[in-house]
Amino acid sequence: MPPKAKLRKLAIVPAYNEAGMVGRVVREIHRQAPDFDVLVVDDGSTDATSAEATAEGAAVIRHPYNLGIGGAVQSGYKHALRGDYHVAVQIDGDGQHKPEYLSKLLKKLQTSGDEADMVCGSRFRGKPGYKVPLGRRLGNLIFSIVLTAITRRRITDPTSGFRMTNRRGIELFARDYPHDYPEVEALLMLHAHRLRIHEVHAPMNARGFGRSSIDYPRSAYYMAKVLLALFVGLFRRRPTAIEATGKPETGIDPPAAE
Ligand SMILES: Nc1nc2c(ncn2[C@@H]2O[C@H](COP(=O)(O)OP(=O)(O)OP(=O)(O)O)[C@@H](O)[C@H]2O)c(=O)[nH]1
Ligand SMILES: [Mg+2]
Repeated sequence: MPPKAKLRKLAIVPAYNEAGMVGRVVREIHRQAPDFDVLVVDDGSTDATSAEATAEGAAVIRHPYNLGIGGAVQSGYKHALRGDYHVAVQIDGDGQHKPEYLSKLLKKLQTSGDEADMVCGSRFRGKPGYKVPLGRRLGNLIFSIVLTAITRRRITDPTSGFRMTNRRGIELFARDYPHDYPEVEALLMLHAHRLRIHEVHAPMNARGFGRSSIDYPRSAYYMAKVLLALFVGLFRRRPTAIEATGKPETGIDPPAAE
């Protein structure tokens, strides 16, 4: 990875009807992490999400239809790929993620050398910062056990959408990204492509405004869909170390794009 001063960094903010909060999120990212460009992906909102984001100086991609969170995040990664960004971070438009933790994620990504291609902010490596609903905790725990067993790395918050990746992650996700409830599957994809996942503790806020995409009927669908996808994913061919990295058994950053 190039030295810190030369890194091009992008914050990808997926937002669906988040007019009440997205402006504040963009403002806070600019304040806490001024060296990050901010891209809001407005996924077919019917409110003033785009206008609020633009007013705060964010770049905005606007989908003509609602594609769902996976499509929104993938648009962000495509933008990062085309824009030659070295680092991209996902940060929700509902205000749940705290931009003051961006520097912690970046530090981990930079100082881990080959050991980290993605750094996830985990609520559960310490105090979560808010009262996480029981159903959410339970679902998270099940995914955590399954993913930890598959990847052999301790993953405590696989449903966290607060995650930062390097150029290798950007290249992978710009080309392929899971659709709905994508966070857990995206981690399996990284593992399948021999990219390495780390976590740091990052407390979060309760959703401050707007409507959650995960209500009770949907959480049953969420569990069934993601567990099935994990199971099917296990049987997909895993690229060999050389196919994945161009080098035997080490995860090395590609040469810096200068
Ligand atoms: N682009 C897009 N974004 C969405 C969609 N649904 C949700 N989002 C955004 O994705 C982010 C995460 O969605 P949430 O519904 O908050 O999901 P969550 O944070 O896992 O769930 P909660 O803890 O209940 O808030 C938010 O910024 C939403 O605006 C969607 O259909 N399209
Ligand atoms: Mg949320």
